Amino acid sequence: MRRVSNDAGALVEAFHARTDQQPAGVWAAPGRVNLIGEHTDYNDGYVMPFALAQRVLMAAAPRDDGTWSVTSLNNDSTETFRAADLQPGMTGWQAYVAGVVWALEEAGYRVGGADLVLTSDVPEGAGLSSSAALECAVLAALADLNDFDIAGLERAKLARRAENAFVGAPTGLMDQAASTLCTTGHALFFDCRTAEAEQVRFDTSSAGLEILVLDTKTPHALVDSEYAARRASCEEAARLLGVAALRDVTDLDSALQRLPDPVIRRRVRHVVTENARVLQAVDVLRQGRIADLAPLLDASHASMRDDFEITVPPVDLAVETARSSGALGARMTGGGFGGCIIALVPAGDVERVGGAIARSFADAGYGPPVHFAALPSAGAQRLK
Ligand code: GAF
Repeated sequence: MRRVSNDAGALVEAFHARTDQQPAGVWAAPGRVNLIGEHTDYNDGYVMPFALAQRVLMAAAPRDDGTWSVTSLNNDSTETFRAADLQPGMTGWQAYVAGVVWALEEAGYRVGGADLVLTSDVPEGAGLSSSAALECAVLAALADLNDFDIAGLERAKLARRAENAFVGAPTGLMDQAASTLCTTGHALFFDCRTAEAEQVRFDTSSAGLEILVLDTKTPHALVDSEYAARRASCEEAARLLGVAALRDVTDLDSALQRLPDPVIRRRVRHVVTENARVLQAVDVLRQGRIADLAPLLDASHASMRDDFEITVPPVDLAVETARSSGALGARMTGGGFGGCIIALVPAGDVERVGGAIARSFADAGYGPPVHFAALPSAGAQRLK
């Protein structure tokens, strides 16, 4: 994949070079990290992601021939489709674009044709929601081009529908809600059952802290099948317990006693304790006690490693090394089986801790990881 500029001006020039016209506008939608609340979204539970500065940029203009033409500058490829091509199960990066057109049409919106040119600096395959960012950027552009009045939450739901029913990935709502609803300087406390959203101030610098994001670059070979398996186990557990979703388990001990299968018991324990950790984390942030997130991050990681069993050795090594080299707390973030960790580190320590993890990876024979400091950034928006 080519590295391309994340600059709106450069994108406008590229749009002009390819279509011989000016775009009607430029839109952006970010990737995300999840601070805490993993695999809770499809259990009707709680999550707390924040938006990254890394984002998909999309320049767009209407066209009147009922055709959508989309160019990815990252892949240096153009794909074109018409209404008859909008068949669920389409593959490739363009499925995330076509899926959004499909979801809008299914919801009764008549979407006019468009030229779309995009660029993204959200790392792909790293668990940072590059696909949700793409969906939400397409939605933002097409909603404005067609004068659709669609509220943020509804946009997130339409983007999720594209992912679930068109692309075929059985994900929850977290990633699209994060890309659409997050605001600068805040984490998003989101209740996936009621869709209530609260912007919780998350100012790490005032606490003398930073968030390190480290991409382990581990290929997540198992992510699709294992994600679906975790989701199926949770649904099976809810059925056995006679509740609508694991969110409704209020007495963990008695629920565990009623479940004979040790694997299902572990899955339930993760979801129920993780929901409780999100609620504790929200309290901690509301009171501005950011350092007190650390034990919650650590406990979340242990739960994902031992109960939900979605971590892999490089991810565990990254978390352990982060802690032993000065992080207050650390956890894997995202769907699992590879991808990224986040670590809460003293301000100014991002390079030191990232370097220590890189050395531990070299010693273990793993490829080099990539790290950066994350700042809670804006959700999807029109830039021009
Ligand atoms: C992936 C999914 F897309 C989300 O819906 C969520 O389930 C997450 O994994 C795990 O918390 O990002």
